[in-house]
Amino acid sequence: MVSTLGSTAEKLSKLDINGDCVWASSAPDLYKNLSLFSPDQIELAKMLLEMGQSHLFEHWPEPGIDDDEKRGYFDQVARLNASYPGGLASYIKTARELLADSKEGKNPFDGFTPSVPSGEVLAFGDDNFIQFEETGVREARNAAFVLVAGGLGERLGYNGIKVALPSESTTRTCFLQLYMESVLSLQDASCRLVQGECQTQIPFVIMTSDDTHARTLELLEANSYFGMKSTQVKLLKQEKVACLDDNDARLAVDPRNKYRIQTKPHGHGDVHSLLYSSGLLNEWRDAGRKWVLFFQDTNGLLFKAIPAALGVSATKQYHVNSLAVARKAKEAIGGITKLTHADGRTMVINVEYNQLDPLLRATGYPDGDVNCETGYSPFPGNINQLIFELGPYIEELTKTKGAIKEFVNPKYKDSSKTSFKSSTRLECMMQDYPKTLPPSARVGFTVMDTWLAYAPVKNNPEDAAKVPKGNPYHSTTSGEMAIYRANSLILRKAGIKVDDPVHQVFNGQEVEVWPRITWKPKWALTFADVQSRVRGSSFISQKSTMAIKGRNIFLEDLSLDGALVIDSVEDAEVKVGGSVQNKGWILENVDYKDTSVPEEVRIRGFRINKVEQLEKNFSEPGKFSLNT
Ligand code: UGB
Repeated sequence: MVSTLGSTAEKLSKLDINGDCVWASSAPDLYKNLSLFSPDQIELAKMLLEMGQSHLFEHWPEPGIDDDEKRGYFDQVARLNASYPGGLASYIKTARELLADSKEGKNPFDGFTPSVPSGEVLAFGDDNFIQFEETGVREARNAAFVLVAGGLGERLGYNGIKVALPSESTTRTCFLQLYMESVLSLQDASCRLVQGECQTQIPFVIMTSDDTHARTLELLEANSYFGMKSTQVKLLKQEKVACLDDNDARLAVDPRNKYRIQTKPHGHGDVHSLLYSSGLLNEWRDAGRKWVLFFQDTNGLLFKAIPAALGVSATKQYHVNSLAVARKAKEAIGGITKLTHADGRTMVINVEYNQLDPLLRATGYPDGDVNCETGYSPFPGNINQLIFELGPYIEELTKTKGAIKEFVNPKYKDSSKTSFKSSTRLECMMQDYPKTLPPSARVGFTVMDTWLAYAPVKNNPEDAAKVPKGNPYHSTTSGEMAIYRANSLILRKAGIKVDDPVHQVFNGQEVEVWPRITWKPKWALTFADVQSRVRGSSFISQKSTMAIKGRNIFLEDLSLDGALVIDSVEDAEVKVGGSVQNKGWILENVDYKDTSVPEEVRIRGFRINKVEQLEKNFSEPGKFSLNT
């Protein structure tokens, strides 16, 4: 004991700390353990005490008990300190400022007046749309794709990683597979448009976090990277930041381990600094790439919108192009807004869903975030699919190193705003990137039909069932039904007679149930692809299921009333026609509370009973006809 105090006093004197007064009184339980730590660790301890974090060491036992855990604690502090620009002290300081602003209800857009911006509005299937799609496919070989998939998915509450969830239950294709197969198909389609050799491999980056990294890698490896070359795929792991327990930015102790600080992801805005520090951007530029496309983890419709959106970027020469859809007031998606400052500056930027209402109320819209006469918010909804031109992006990041302005979003227990329901943390968003751009930057947005472009899976069944009537559920149920609806509507537009949907209730959510039509991205990426594969006059009844898995499959005078699953090898050309009639696949209700059913099934509220189907696989090259 004597020697412990002796070495502690020595260390303290070296660090110029008044041990008796400050340390012994503010953190006695830390003080008695000081001999365990290196001078660097003691420096970190000093910084934490100076930043008002003495609570972290309360009830630490005498030296000799849990010593390794105590040392491990400072390893974590060192990591948190090193991975944040300016270190933990800077993090805590920024957190205090932002928490004070949040408590006061201060609007981060002070001085700005919002108005509705104008962007490129596309109508699916018209000549303009088809033209943009063609341009987009041509440009795709010069693109790189970046999926942000580090999120916890707290609102969804699913135990696995979100990208492993089936996007629909007919083929059980998970989101990651859908995305990677779509990029591969774009790669092929784009290369086919070039004369001569085209060997390009479109880079595919996934931003992960400690919550998702290992399981994302496992999913990729277990599925041979869904057909991509493993060298084509790069995982960049974001670090987490410390959680905050109160308005004084006291760091939260991990509820599972008192020798750890609780941490959570810092937000998708980390993607910019990670890309910058990875060196990938310069590599891409040197390889002649021109576009970087960012997208999120659970939107099964996304790639139906990508070709046309990329076409808009190329045609309009946008440095930044955000994809948007019509937004319902109070829907949990940001609003694309034109902000004009009193000093004349303007920018077109996402205003996040929790900030839009206070901003509008503070600037002459007393009703805040409400629908206009169209039944939608006048502000287009940001779906966070962003297309950046690579050159200007690198130029900007060279200045900012990818740092994005942060914010804090505490969930207060009550209106006194003195305590939180659960710990919070600083966050940053990838769509805030344009905030630092000069006025000369070409920042635009492209509005698409919601049914075509946006059906995210974010809410658990219980919360989804409480969504106000008329607003989208954003659940596994609605995400799946949206895929069937989009495919049905696209086939209708291509001339197939597709029955109207029926209304059904799953997990308390009333949804439209269209025929369960799915196809692989290699069958059709664009509307022109669909048109080229549909001939004559076909019909699909509401109770039908159709899964098209091969590339050269042509629907010609088909009448489908049942289930049809059709696959073919690359060099087979298959004409599918005649009348297919069977008992089909039936949706059976399942309750989300029924734990005897696998989680990814029960959260969507139904399972598929495969009663009867016609299933054909054309595994040899040649021309075939399926005419029953
Ligand atoms: N994500 C990360 O990779 N790391 C993180 O630290 C956090 C998230 P959410 P939210 O269009 O759908 C966004 O949680 O709050 C990934 C936009 O900000 O789904 O619904 C995560 O894995 C909003 O403007 O985001 O809001 C996921 O892929 C609106 O556009 C993605 O980031 C809305 O999405 C988004 O995470 C939308």
